[in-house]
Amino acid sequence: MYLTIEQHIIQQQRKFPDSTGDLSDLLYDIALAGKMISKEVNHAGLADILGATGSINVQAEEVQKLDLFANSLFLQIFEKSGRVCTFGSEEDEKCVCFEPDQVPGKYAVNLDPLDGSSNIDVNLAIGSIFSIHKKISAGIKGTEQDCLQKGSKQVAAGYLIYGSSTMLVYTTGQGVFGFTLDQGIGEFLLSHEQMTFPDRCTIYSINESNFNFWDRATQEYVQYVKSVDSPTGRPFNARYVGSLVADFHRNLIKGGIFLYPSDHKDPKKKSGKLRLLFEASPLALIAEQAGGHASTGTEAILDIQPSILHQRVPLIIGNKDEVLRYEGFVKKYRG
Ligand code: AHM
Ligand code: MG
Repeated sequence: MYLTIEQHIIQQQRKFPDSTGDLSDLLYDIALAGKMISKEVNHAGLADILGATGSINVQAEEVQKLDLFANSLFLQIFEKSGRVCTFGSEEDEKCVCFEPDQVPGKYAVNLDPLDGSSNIDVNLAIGSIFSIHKKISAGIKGTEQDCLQKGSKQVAAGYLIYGSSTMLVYTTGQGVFGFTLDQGIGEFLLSHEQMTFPDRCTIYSINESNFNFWDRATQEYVQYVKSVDSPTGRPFNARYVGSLVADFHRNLIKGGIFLYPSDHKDPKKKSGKLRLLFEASPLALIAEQAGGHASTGTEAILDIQPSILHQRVPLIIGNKDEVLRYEGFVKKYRG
C-alpha cells in the first residue's frame, strides 16, 4: 500500500514535536496547485490554452497561456492560505508581499510556475520549481528581503514534473522523496523513497549549440566527457530536453550532469541563463540532499547571497564527482 503525500508529511512532521504544521500545509497547497496544473497541461491541446494570450474560451472567459495560468493559480492559493508572507515568481518583475489581517505568513516562496516554456506547445515534459524560506523581515508584511536569502537557508524545496506521469519531488532537509500522481484517485502517492544519484554518472546535458561561445574550461570538460578518457571508459550519453526539471529529474534517476554555463553569445546570459532563486537554488538543495552537488563552477550554488530577485547564475548540477571535476577544469583553465 502506497503512502499518500499527506500521510508521509505527517510522519515527517512527527519527528519535530514543536512543529506547528504550517510548512506541511504549505506543501499540500503546492501539491494541490500541482494537481490543477497537471489537469490543465493534460488538456492543453483541447482547451486552447497553447500559444499567445488574448483568445476567449467557450465560457467567454479570457484564455491564459499555461505559464500565466500556473502563476496566477499559485498566487491565489498562497494569498488565501495565510501561510505565505512574500511570493517571488519568475513570471513577475517584483515579488508580491501579502498584507495579513493579523498574523503574518511564516514563509516566503520563490517559484518558477512553469519551467521549460519552449516545450509547452510541443507536448514535452515541463515542470514547476519551488523554494521555501522562513520569513526574516520584521513587521507584519513580508518584504523582498524574505525572498533574497541564500539557498542554504531554504526550509524546503522541490519540483513538480508534468511528464508521462505527474510527479512531485521535495525535500525538507531529511532526504528527497518523490510522489507520483494517481490520476484516478487524485492523490500523490510515495513512489520514490530517499532518492539519491546513482554512483555512476553516464549522462551529460548541455545545449551544445553554444559550444563556440563557452569559455575554454567548459569546452575542454565537454570534450572530456565525450572521450574514452571519461570515468566510464567511453563517452557519456548526451541527453538534453531543454526543460530543466526534465533534464534534472532524468539525471537524478539515471546519473548525470547538467550544465548551463555562462556564455558570450548573449549579453543577457553573461552570468548564465538560469535564475538563482527560481531554478538553481531549489534544485541545488534537492541535489545536495540526494548526494549530488550544484555549483557555478567556482562556488556552491547554496552559498550565494542573492542581490536581486531575477539574478542569473551559471548552473552545473548533478553527480557530485562530476560537478567537482568540472570545477577542476575551471581552476585549470581560468587559473
Ligand atoms: P524558461 O524559464 O523560460 O522556461 O527557461 C528556462 C529553460 C530551462 O528549463 C532549460 O534548462 C533552459 O531554459 C533551456 O535553454 P536553452 O533553450 O537556451 O537551451
Ligand atoms: Mg524557468
